[in-house]
Amino acid sequence: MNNDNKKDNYEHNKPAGLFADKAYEATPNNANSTLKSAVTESVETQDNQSLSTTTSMTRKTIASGEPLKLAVVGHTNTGKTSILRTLLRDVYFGEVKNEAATTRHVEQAKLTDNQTGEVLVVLYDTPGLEDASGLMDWLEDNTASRRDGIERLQQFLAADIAQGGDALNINSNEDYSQEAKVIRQLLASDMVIYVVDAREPVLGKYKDELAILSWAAIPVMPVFNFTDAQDANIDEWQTMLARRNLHISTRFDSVAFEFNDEMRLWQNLATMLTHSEMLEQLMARRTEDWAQLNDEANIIIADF
Ligand SMILES: Nc1nc2c(ncn2[C@@H]2O[C@H](COP(=O)(O)OP(=O)(O)OP(=O)(O)O)[C@@H](O)[C@H]2O)c(=O)[nH]1
Ligand SMILES: [Mg+2]
Repeated sequence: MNNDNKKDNYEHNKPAGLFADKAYEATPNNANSTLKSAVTESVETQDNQSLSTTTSMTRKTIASGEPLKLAVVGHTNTGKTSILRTLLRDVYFGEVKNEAATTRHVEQAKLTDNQTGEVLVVLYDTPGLEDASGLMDWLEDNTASRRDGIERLQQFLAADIAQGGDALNINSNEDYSQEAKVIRQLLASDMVIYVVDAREPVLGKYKDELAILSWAAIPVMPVFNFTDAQDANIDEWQTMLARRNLHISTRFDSVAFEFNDEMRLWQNLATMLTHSEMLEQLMARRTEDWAQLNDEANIIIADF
């Protein structure tokens, strides 16, 4: 694919979001102008800033009244789609299987206020990261360490290995198109939930996943799934996360559901935002709904 075709293709498919234009346009001059249109009122840009300064200047959280774009990412088979089903109260969302690479594309779902119809959070389910270590090797070999993380990820997204094996006739072990889908979504999101299978030991591939996520320069919230398991390694994980400056994490078992765990998750996410009104509204509605469900359950039990 030549560069012009690639650019046209990107223009048609580019997602909306705080970093959306940055994910698709790596040319410094254009990036400077497109960044301005991508950012919201809360962003202060200065005309005479260089690209790298502008990039850091535009690292702001969502504006007041804007739905939160929340990507759910993690290693394959950690329960990302299951967590979305629980948060959406929708057992039919996506596909859930006990095997790798079940989700193949980014899928979007909205959490709305059931009284006003307002969209409060847009959730993005993503394919599992399968080979973050291989991708990290590629990034180290092919991108300059002096570039910032977003620029290095953009370079990857523009490379053949991110486009898919069939289209470009590349070796299948150099096909990082699944990882590219995740990274494209990361750069278009405001925040990310990193789902951890708490039964897993802390392996190098997970450290590489976290390093890559940190390059997207959006807040990361680690969420422990499978917390009910006897062999959960939460302490070991928390030590590793703290060494990467991730001091807050949330346990949220998608199967052994606890309402308070969900509220803690929203609360923790809210602490990372300047404008957290949408999450406050979501928590208020969910608390009301939960109380109503409890009342109805009590009436049924009393009748019984
Ligand atoms: N016991 C238990 N099983 C879970 C939990 N969360 C997910 N599972 C199971 O784990 C398997 C994988 O779940 P998925 O939701 O498909 O995982 P995923 O991360 O979306 O997987 P990919 O899309 O392939 O990356 C399924 O068999 C789920 O039923 C949990 O909290 N507890
Ligand atoms: Mg999935």
